[in-house]
Amino acid sequence: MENQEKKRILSMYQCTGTFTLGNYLGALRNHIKLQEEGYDCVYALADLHALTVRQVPAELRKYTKEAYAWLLAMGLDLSKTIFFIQSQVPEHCQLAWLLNCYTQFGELSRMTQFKDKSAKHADNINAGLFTYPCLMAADILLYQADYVPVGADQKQHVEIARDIAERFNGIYGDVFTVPEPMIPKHGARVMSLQNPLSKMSKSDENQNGNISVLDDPDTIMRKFKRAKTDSGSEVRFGEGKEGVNNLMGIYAAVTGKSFDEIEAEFAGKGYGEFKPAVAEAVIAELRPIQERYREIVADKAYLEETYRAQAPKAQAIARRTLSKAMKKVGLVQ
Ligand code: ATP
Ligand code: LTN
Repeated sequence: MENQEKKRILSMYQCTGTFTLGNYLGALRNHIKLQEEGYDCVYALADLHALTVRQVPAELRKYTKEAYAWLLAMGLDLSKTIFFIQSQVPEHCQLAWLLNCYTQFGELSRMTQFKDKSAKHADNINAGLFTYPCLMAADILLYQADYVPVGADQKQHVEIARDIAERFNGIYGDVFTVPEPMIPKHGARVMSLQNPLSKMSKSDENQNGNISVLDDPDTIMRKFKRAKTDSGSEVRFGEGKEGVNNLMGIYAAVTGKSFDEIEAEFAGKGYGEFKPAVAEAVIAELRPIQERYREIVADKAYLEETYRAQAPKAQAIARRTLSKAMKKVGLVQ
């Protein structure tokens, strides 16, 4: 295992659509803060994982560049953090193959995401969808990551990466750092504005339920004004008020106010005033990032130069781990 002074964090994002306010508040914003908290961060866009579901090629390319520009616009600092595109570092596929041979059919069959996605895409239950966790384990283990910040939905995948690492280390000695999931304790799970019982998701068919980080102010205002709430009118956190709870969660995450403060601010005012206030806060939060984003995507040469320059930095780390693993299993170097 590598001797690192700082703890290493690794996370990746699928670029199957434009990021939502859920991705932003629940993951991206927190992950970017970690670079200021003394961690050595490695982030990437998981474009190879995206292929497990059929993609329109031009769209996948567009979403990948868009997502790359969005994280830069958010303030990801390339002097502190490595940020690359997964398919530009071929070691991911190479280690994934090795790990495939140390992972059991039975354990992959038990993965919740595999079961969910097979049900959703019954006409395309491909081998990649099945071995998705091995590629994800390779993503993590190549960088000897200590922590993997993800939403609760990805915990099982980090656990299988741990199992694979422990199994491999058990046979060959310490090759991989055994990673820990880093799951946000409270909140930051943003729900759909149209169905507050299901999470806000890029792949939601009802686009009125999801705020894209690139939505313009009028669209954001319209979506919040139409957000589903209950038949009451009081801005108060409570059971059976999932719609209002979700709006309060968003307002709290964006303004930093507590629920008590929000209830006091809107006492006697009703949803009619609350919804536009939430929209305004979200618009104000996203506006400066959207402005920087527009400058970055307009400069195609800069964007391309930037992501191309990042891949070798990731590769230098990945290659060391891969070569160690290849040697251990008996491949001629
Ligand atoms: P899809 O719609 O394709 O399922 P997704 O929007 O769930 O995708 P991912 O790219 O799989 O997004 O996830 C990126 C990160 O954002 C993950 O760490 C995930 O847990 C987090 N995340 C996704 N949606 C939400 C949400 N609504 N609230 C909080 N965090 C979220
Ligand atoms: N499966 C994750 C994306 C992902 C990832 C990773 C996250 C791919 N490789 C490595 C953390 C570490 C998702 O769907 N959000």
